[in-house]
Amino acid sequence: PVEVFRTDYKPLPHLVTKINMDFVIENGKTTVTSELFIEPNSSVEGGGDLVLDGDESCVKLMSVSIDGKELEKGKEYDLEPQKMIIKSPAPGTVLKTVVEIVPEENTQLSGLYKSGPMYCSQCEAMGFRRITYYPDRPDNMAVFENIRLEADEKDYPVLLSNGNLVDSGKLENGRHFASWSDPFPKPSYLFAAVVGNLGYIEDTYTTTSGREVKLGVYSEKENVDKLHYAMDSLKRSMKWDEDKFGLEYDLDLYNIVAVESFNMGAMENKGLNVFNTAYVLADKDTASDADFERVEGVIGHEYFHNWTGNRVTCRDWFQLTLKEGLTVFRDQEFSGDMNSNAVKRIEDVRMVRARQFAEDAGPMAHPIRPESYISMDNFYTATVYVKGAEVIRMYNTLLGTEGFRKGMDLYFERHDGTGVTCDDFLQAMADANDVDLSQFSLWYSTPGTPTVKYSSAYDASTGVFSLTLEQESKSDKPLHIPVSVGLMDKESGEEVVPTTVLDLKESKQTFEFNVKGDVVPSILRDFSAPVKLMPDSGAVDEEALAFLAAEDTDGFNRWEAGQRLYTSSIFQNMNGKESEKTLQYVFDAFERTLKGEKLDDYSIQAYALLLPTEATLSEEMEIIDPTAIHKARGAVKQKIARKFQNEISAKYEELSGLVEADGELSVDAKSIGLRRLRNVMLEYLCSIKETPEEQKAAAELAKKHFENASGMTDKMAALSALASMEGKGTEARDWALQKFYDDADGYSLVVDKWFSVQALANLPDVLDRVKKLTKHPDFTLEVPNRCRSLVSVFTMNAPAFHNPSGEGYKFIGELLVELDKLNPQVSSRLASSLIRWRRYDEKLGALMKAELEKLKAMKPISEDLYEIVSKALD
Ligand code: HT7
Ligand code: ZN
Repeated sequence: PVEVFRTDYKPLPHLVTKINMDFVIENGKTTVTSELFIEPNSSVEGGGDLVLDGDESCVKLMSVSIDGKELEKGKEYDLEPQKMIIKSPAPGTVLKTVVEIVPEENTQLSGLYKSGPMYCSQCEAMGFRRITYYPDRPDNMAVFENIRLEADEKDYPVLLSNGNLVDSGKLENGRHFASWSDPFPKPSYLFAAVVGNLGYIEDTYTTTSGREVKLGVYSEKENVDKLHYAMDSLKRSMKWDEDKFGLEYDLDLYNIVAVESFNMGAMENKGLNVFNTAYVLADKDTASDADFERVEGVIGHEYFHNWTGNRVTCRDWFQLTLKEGLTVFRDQEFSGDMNSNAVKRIEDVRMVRARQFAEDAGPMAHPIRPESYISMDNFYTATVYVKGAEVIRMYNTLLGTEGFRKGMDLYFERHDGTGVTCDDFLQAMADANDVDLSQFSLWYSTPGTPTVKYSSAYDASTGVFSLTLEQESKSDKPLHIPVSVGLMDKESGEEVVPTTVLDLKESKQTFEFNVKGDVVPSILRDFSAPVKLMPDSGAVDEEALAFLAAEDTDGFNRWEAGQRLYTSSIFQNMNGKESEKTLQYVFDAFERTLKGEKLDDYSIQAYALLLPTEATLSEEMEIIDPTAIHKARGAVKQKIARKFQNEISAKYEELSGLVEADGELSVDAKSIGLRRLRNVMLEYLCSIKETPEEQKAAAELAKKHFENASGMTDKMAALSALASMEGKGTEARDWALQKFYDDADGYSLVVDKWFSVQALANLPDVLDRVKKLTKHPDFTLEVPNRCRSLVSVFTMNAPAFHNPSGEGYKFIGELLVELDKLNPQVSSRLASSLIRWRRYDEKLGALMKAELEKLKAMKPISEDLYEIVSKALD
């Protein structure tokens, strides 16, 4: 395998400026004819050969010609497994290639493949070379002028590609065609084609400047009634981008297609987004609140790419965060504005801590702009996406909303229609605001999670409160870290210094404030930087946390203080050193939150009552002990549940009344919050199940919740409680699982939930159950959603996956052998569950490592999997 380095970038000597394509789709064979219009790249001297990418394992070359004359192999062109080399083409050359591909056999789901009744394409990052020979890199931008699709009309009535429909018609033998033209030059990764027997819904959107855009959302016919939320989300996204960034849509057509077999979430192809069904289809019976929120967020994300990704794209793949970090930031802001900004921020920070911090602390740690890769597909990571979004958020924090907007405007003014780098983005932000961001640029090259240590002192004689911050990171020079701070008066609980952004630019820096009495600092408000904040002394000041959990005027940090208290208590329990005082702080914080003091949002109340996840707790440990974390977290949860059982029950009843009064299920922020809070109550109540009587009571409650569920959110909350029941709860568990499966009636996205809930169950024999489920007739490794719903989800069941027997690792290792043959992108992602072996104790680590070693020795092994496994063993 070849490693590619960021600093090796060289512009292309020749560019394809225009392309015409003809797809003749027949059962078992698709013939692709491409005409490439080639020009010298004026910014490169010397000309030379034209190198086209093409994956020999997928495309079979039938002919290559210029002006109707076949080229001679060895003399006029050469063919390598991954390349075609055209010897010194003259300016203005029109190169014609004919290849055959077999989408029906493409299980990798990259290039053109078959999903159910449709052919569809996925070209990012390097899938276009699996369709035709082409300079398959983002700095070659071409006009896709005439894309002709031809297929059987009865089986494949819908023929879609990017841009505008320019021609269509019937042909002999029941065949038909459509020709599409996209006026915007684009890189090959944004090409798309969909050919199938699809249903759709239509609407229109009129932009501020009066352009009427025809909107279409397509799916398999039986799911058309589940497309409306996606359509509404699309219209909301279009309006939001106009209002927030002054960005309008630029074509007359915007189509979205829902596809069942898809490696990732969705794809922003120009004018023709292709989506994983999980991020488009939603209705009240089958989708949970979280599903609705994800549909809105991902529809927004792909739409926002039209400017941040498509109009201004990446020069090379190392710049991926340029489009992904920025677009995630934009979708986060959109979702926050549509629902609740405070809730969204808590959810996003939970994600950064659980997923991105974990990645940073493992063998695949990389800066948001990686320095090298073997397979680019391995770098669609939490770091590039969500830490990338945190970096964009820091520009926003440092420059303010107006300054950030000025930077965005300049970025588009300078770079529209081109492929650029992260440095270009930073320069636009700096120039628009007349500031120097050179120190800030270190965020692009520094891997790992920085730490910020704090200490403070109050001098009563001068009234000066000083806060000292000290940073540590993998960069040799200090980073520029925005640290948002507010100060709360210790006596009155009033905020005496409102949120202020401190520019931490040195290794150690002291900031002074004049105050009238001693204060408690509320530091890193709104998680103003992706760092780990810790007291310099190493000892958590629980009294200050208890104060902030009660008094902080900043909602985010009030939640944060509660989480830190819970964390202290869980670790004390784990270490057998429980302090009554800490537990009392925890009980106080829980009780106050349960009563709803200082809270007017049900969702925030719910999140403040939830203990940190096992994944988040893991990141607090040098050597992770999954079983101990699970036990200790469970023990603290039990203590809370038992102490407040009556209050929680009363709250559950009160909320049940409110949910009922809410009437017809709606997915607005308030209704979602009500359900979320009630389901947290359910979770606490169902955790009390030690004795047979308790098991019976918990099962009855969960069963009632299941039967009276207002929709999928409640149903899933009840089912996940039931799925972990034993003893007197067994009957209810088995009944509910069967009922849920029967009600799903084969609908894939609900069947996926059925698999997942069982993979996450807290049962001693869960691995055997999961193994048995791999033999279920509905299980397949070929559909990524289904494979992930059982197998990847099982790896998140920490006590089961990390069972000391090593059987969990063995199960995944063996499955990867099969999966890698089918779909390397999915296999390498699944293998990531094994790579952090150095973070576990010697015994677990050795068992994980043994699986990695077996995989590394496997022949053949995909590049994707090889990269992950070999980096883990380095
Ligand atoms: N830009 C899209 C990335 C993507 C992708 C990457 C590799 C392999 C398959 C893929 N499908 C989609 C998704 C996005 O961030 O919008
Ligand atoms: Zn994206």
